[in-house]
Amino acid sequence: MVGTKTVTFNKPLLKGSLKVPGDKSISHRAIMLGSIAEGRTAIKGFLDGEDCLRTIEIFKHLGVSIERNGTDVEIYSPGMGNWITPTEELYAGNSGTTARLMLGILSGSSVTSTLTGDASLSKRPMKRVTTPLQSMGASVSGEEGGDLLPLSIVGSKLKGIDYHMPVASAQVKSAILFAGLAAEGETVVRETAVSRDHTERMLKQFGARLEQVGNTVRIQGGQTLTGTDVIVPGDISSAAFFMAAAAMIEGSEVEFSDVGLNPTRTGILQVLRQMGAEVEILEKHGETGEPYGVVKVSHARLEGTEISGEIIPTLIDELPIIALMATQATGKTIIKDAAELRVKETDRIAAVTLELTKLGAKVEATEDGMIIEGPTALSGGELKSYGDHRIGMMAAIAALVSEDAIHIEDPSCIAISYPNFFDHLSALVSTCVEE
Ligand code: SPQ
Repeated sequence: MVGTKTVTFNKPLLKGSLKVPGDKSISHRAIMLGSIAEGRTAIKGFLDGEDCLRTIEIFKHLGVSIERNGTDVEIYSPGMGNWITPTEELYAGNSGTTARLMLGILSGSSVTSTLTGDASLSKRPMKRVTTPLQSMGASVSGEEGGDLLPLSIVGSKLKGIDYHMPVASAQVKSAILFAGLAAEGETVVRETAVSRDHTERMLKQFGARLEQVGNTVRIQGGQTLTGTDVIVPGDISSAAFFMAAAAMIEGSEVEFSDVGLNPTRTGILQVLRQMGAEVEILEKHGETGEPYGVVKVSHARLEGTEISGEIIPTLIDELPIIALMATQATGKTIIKDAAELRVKETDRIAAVTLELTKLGAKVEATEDGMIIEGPTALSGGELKSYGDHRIGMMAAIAALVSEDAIHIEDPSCIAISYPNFFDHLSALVSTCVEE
């Protein structure tokens, strides 16, 4: 059943410190690499959100032993070569990362499987992954020539590939690198702009050799990995909602502890600064693996800006909340080169434009982005999440700057990446009233 949540605030102020849940992208990869590797892997700070739990379930069906106690996870894997053929379909739920990366992993395994997803995931394009995998020798078949789930995968002997990716996508890059790990010879992936590099960093942590030069990554096939310990930093994409809130609301100041600071993900910090917010990096650690640290964001008068080109992959998931922030900034904000937003959990260009317009914002959708004119006073109203966690969280944060209450239809999807989002919202904002 689809529920509704009413969020309303009276003169809100955001003060204090926040430790957001573990990074979703890194949590998925920790389960995947811990299951590919032989032996024990211990993960701390795992994101216990719906998407990452789907990844755990899939590997359990492949015969990997995975015990989770909150955000601590322990994996004992016999190694990829000893997985068992699953007796059930492998269900990726709403998770594009699970589906696309699993396609790369399963293609080079020795098992036969069928990968499925929910209604939203079953509409998202898979050909961007299945086309390069098929040219490596993968046997993947399904509807629309292998573009849509469900897809059947017969694990096969793969050969290395030299692939120029048409769009910068960490999911496509990671699927090919995972397939390349099991393939014969060398696999080379060339990107148009650097997308998040968590797979590359973690492969090295598990003992793999790979070479990264500029936008190109090379991996040799036939490497075996050994289990290890992984610490997952806080998800900067989750923190971004509260960073934007602190930037928008006068007098606000929030410190984010243990938040991921991987430079392929920190585009949001650059945009906050470009728009005039105060951003300070108070501490930085983890130089050898995933960088993380303490970041303070404080309110300042916001100005419109342009966001385009190579920065887009480093903040792609933050664009809905950036659009909301732009409604409170003076002047025009232009978002370009972000056509990828149209193939996320929902068409995020259409959803953001429609929902913010309902509140009185001036937002124009373009083919590959949005143009937002601010500042506008936002009214309250009924907003839809479209089953998309990032749209649901944008709607809740909108209530901090709207004159009246916001009623969010289907807020449960927020648990996909941020299960305790509303607790954190209430804790940070002193005057929050929820029904
Ligand atoms: O997993 P899913 O559903 O694709 O999640 C999203 C999100 O908003 O959480 C996108 F809808 O994040 C992607 C991100 O957009 C996660 C991801 C990754 O972990 O590799 C990479 C990005 O996608 P892409 O297509 O640009 O590679």
